[in-house]
Amino acid sequence: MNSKPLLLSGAPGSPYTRKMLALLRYRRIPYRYVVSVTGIPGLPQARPPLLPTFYLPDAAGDLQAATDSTPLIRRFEAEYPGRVAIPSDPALAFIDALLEDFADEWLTKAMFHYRWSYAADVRKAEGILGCWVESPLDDAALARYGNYISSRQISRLSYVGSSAITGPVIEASFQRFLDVFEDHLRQHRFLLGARPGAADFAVFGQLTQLVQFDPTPMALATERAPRVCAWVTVLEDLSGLEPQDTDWLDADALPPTLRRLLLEVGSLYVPVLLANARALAAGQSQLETVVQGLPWTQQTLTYQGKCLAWLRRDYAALSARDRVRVDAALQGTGCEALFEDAASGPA
Ligand SMILES: N[C@@H](CCC(=O)N[C@@H](CS)C(=O)NCC(=O)O)C(=O)O
Repeated sequence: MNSKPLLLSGAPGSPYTRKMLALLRYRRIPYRYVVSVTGIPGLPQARPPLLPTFYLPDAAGDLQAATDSTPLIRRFEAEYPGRVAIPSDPALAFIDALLEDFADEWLTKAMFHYRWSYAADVRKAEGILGCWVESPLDDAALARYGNYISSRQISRLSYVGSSAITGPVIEASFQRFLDVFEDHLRQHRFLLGARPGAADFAVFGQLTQLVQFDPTPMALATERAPRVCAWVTVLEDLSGLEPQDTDWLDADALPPTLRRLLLEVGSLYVPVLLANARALAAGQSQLETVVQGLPWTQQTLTYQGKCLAWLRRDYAALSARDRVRVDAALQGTGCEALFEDAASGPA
């Protein structure tokens, strides 16, 4: 058991930082969180620099920079026993990983899109993001930071695929997500039952911004998804929860609301993930596809090629029996397409 607090740097406006902080609190893993967007002076820089960055001891005890919340969650599961965030049933763990990926890679499009496309949202972010990472800041320095961050992020909107073409798809998807999740929370405390999985923390991370900060999506959530709003507040600190192994849902009898969520994953995220893999394989820098009958175009993302490879690797690692169970859970959601041409290998 590690006794030294985990060291990480990040920022309150970073969904992945919030994801990991909530996970660490739930898992009762002691940590020291340094608010910084440039890392910690004197410690190694992550390459590429990403928020959050963890500084973890290597075999010699020297701190090394590590990023990427998804593999880090798995690493901490192995290094810190108890209060796990990955379901013990491998079939359910696979569903959890799929939903985690959807939150990290798809819901984040909504977060980026709303924040940097709507004037009121841009204004709020320009005024507050700088104060989150530096204090005190006088008016001139805050205005400089605000301009710097908004021009940088607006120029990167296309990177996540937000454009005049895709904006309506992203917004409709977010609103459906709110409705389905609201419905799910009528019967269940978390995505996968009465205890949180990695996917809950991933969804939480994105919703700390969408539901608690950016005015346009926040108004939508307040209006149509009060349970979702309450859930986000509660997820922040689950250190008092005492989870039992029986708290997980039965993967062989997933509730209809979870299937509807998987349908959202299968009808939007999966086609984009597959189109991205095809574009990567063809060496194209831009991908074009159709989702739910509407055109979708975005820059090709190497990282999302990796996400697909991870999902396929996890699926291939399931026992034959568990694969049948996962197939049954995903059947008819569109998610099964992830594995249909898996034999040809990931991009
Ligand atoms: N897959 C990574 C994503 C981390 C990430 O993209 N973080 C954003 C901030 S929320 C970032 O650092 N972006 C690079 C930048 O803004 O330069 C994870 O799960 O940790």
